[in-house]
Amino acid sequence: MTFDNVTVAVAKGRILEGAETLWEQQGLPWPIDKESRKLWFSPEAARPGMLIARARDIPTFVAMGIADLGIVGLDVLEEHPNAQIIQVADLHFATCRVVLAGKERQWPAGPTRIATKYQRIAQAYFAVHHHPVEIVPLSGSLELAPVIGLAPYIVDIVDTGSTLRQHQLVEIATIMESSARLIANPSHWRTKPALEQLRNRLNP
Ligand code: PRT
Ligand code: MG
Repeated sequence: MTFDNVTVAVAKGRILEGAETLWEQQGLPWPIDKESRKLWFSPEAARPGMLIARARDIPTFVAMGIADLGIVGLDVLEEHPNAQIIQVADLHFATCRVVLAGKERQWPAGPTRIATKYQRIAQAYFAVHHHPVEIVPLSGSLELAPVIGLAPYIVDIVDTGSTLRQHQLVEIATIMESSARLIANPSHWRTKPALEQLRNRLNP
């Protein structure tokens, strides 16, 4: 098996850390040396090439065929849908939940504000529940919103729950569960058998 025509786009941060563990478990040489600030590593026979990018850009690289495969959270795929990619495996790491949280464990009584960086997921969730909301888009530090009075509720990622607890917030409902997904460029998936072989190694 040779990986010298395979490139994987990986989301920086937690997903990249999880990918490193997976590579080690499968005996695939990890291309990135710790000090390096390089964002692209060319493929070699023993290991696929790697491209590191912001999570929401991973589907774009894969859709455009710049990378054959990508690794990104399901939360990102749901928030930034891309019809030109296919999901080929659940990699079962970076598991977390997208939740509705607030100061009390109580569903909003009437129309309310929701601070979130998951505008699409939140909008769809409240539409299903026929509950009118005003979405306040934020790109980070969501836990601050209820504390400083920007919005009484947030829709955010939770793993252990310790960040919510630190801000005296509680979970009200789980909106979706997420984990790292392997995505593929559909035409590359059909024409490059090495992709399925790599998938089978990453998702035994
Ligand atoms: O660019 P951006 O800031 O959006 O992302 P990033 O590059 O900083 O990546 P990173 O490392 O934040 O993780 C991105 C992906 O990891 C998400 O899209 C999820 O699929 C997944 N993931 C899994 C998580 C968490 N667990 C998680 N706990 N992403 C974020 N968190 C945050 C959470 O929002 C909270 O603020 O970590 C904090 C700690 O969580 P607790 O509940 O364990 O305290
Ligand atoms: Mg982050």
